[in-house]
Amino acid sequence: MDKLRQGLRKTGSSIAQVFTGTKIDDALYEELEAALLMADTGVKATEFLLADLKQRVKDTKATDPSAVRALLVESLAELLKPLERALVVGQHSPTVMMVVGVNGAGKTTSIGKLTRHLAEADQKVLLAAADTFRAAAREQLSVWADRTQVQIISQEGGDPASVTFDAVNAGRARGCDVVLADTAGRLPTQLHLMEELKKIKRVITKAQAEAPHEVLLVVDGNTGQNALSQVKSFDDALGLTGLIVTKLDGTAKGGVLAAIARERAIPVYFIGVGEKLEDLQTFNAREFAQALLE
Ligand SMILES: Nc1nc2c(ncn2[C@@H]2O[C@H](COP(=O)(O)OP(=O)(O)O)[C@@H](O)[C@H]2O)c(=O)[nH]1
Ligand SMILES: [Mg+2]
Repeated sequence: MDKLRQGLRKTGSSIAQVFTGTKIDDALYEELEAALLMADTGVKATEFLLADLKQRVKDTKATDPSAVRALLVESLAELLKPLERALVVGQHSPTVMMVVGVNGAGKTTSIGKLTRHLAEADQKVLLAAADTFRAAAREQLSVWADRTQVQIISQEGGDPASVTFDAVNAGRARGCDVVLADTAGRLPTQLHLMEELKKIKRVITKAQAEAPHEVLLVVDGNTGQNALSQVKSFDDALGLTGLIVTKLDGTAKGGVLAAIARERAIPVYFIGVGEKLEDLQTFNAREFAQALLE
């Protein structure tokens, strides 16, 4: 919570500053609009929040700006609420998840953190090193596997789909609860690489009907509106089930979650608030809204 608060301070201070005056007037709303847009809330969510806020101000007959700030917390928390959903495991053996996203978004790091989170809930996890492009990527994942003491399926020079296929079969044979597949970063505009992800997905289904149970997109919260466009593109291509939004420990663009809520409300299972194993939190709409507007 402190890390999130600290991290969102860059976003929050510019918004909170709007409410330091003494009057609720057009100037306040204009400043607020600018601050929300600066925080990458996007035009649609910003318009929605402003209209909703004005209504709340009217309904409550609020007279001072600090009360308006509290009303904005309410409004934002409500907007974000549909994103708040827990990742469910234990209904399939194994639950198969593929993790996708652009380069450097934090996929591999988030898998390490998620592995620890699952291991703490007594889940037996198996990792699949389906980022086969770079040897360093396999090594990075095996470091996380060592740290969290879980098994990993990795092949030198292997094909990403076949590594994943082997991992799902191994997961079943070894009685694992969760198989997590790391994939190589790619841009949604790299069509052949998007096709490769679709192939991985199809191959998972061949190894286990109804799998993958989760297709998780890892997005860097620092990339603002670009994060929203990644959500839309990857969702169109693969049908996402959830998001992990990383790097919220130092961003001026925390408003992007409101944009996601308004334009493509895919659950945010977790947020990343640092580089360490413990820096993964479940997403709580109200806490986030509060931290953002402090
Ligand atoms: N500050 C911060 N850094 C992160 C977070 N998640 C990942 N990173 C860093 O982002 C960089 C890229 O992460 P990596 O997992 O290799 O990205 P990938 O290419 O998507 O697998 C690494 O330096 C990570 O330590 C986070 O939540 N906060
Ligand atoms: Mg990686």
